[in-house]
Amino acid sequence: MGFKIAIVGATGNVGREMLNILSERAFPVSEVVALASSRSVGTEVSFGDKTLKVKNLENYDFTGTDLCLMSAGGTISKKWSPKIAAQGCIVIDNSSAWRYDADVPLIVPEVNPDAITGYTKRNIIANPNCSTAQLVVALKPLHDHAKIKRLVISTYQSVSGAGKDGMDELFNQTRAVFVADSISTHKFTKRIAFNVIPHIDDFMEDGYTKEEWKVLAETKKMLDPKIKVTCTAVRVPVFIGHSESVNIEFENEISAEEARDILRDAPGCQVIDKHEDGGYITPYECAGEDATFISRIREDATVENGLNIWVVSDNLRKGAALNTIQIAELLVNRRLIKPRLAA
Ligand code: 11C
Repeated sequence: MGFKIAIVGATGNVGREMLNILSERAFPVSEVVALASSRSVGTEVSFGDKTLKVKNLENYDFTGTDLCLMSAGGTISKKWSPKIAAQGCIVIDNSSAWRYDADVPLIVPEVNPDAITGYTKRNIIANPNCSTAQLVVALKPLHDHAKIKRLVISTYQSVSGAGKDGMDELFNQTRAVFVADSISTHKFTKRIAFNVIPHIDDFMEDGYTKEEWKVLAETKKMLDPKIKVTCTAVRVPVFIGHSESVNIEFENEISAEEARDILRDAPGCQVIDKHEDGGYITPYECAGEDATFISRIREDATVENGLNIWVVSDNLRKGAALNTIQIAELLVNRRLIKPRLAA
């Protein structure tokens, strides 16, 4: 039994990673179709040992396709996801277009798998923002144990979160510094090489950025609407891997040692927390890995029942492509999807 899968945005960072992960995890496919805008038609992408030629999304008929994995941004998703879903193809979308819609489940399989049944209202499932996905994987087991009251989060987000153009900009600016060339800025608002930028996505009326608001809204939707959340999102000159410093205030008592034990056993989590030089994870080491890594687990003596943790994950994998494939696996494992052509 295999599913016919279309990937929209197959030439992007996340689209390519989706193809890798489908192949790595031997997802049951009968056919994989790579789709993109007319600009990318004919581009070749790899799927296992096969090479796929990218086809035009505009001309593609979704009636025989079981699943569409979308990674082409919010504007394209808003236009195309309802049309694709209306053809009976389930859409798993990576953009922010549908995440806050009450009729669209926002899913991290380790956190709220049961919410997936809500997909039937629109035939669309949303994948969270990369910085939220890794955060809730680490927080869910702690919340279940001691009930989180308030979160103060600072993110250190890699340039791959801004796509291939973001990675190219860090590379080109770094090179320009070394060869004493002039530095040009296109993707980011200020120079990113040897710098950090406290600004990701658009500014909102209250002075927070949309990225900061997403962390708040998505954490509440997936974990618990009662949790108070505040966030500062920062872009750093790292190619892959988002890091987060998270201060957590709990309703009930929890020691650092208890938190360490809980996280060691939690799905999707890996604890690396030795009190010695190098006894923690950095984004460089998490690139290409599936886990959400947790280090620097400490009690915060300035509040009752407080902890500080350091959370790192590959933003292209758990933050995007891996989580999308895990959602597809959840649909299959719970028998919520059947191959249409076999029916
Ligand atoms: C970044 N987190 O690092 C963003 C990228 O809403 O899916 C993902 C944006 C989103 O720039």
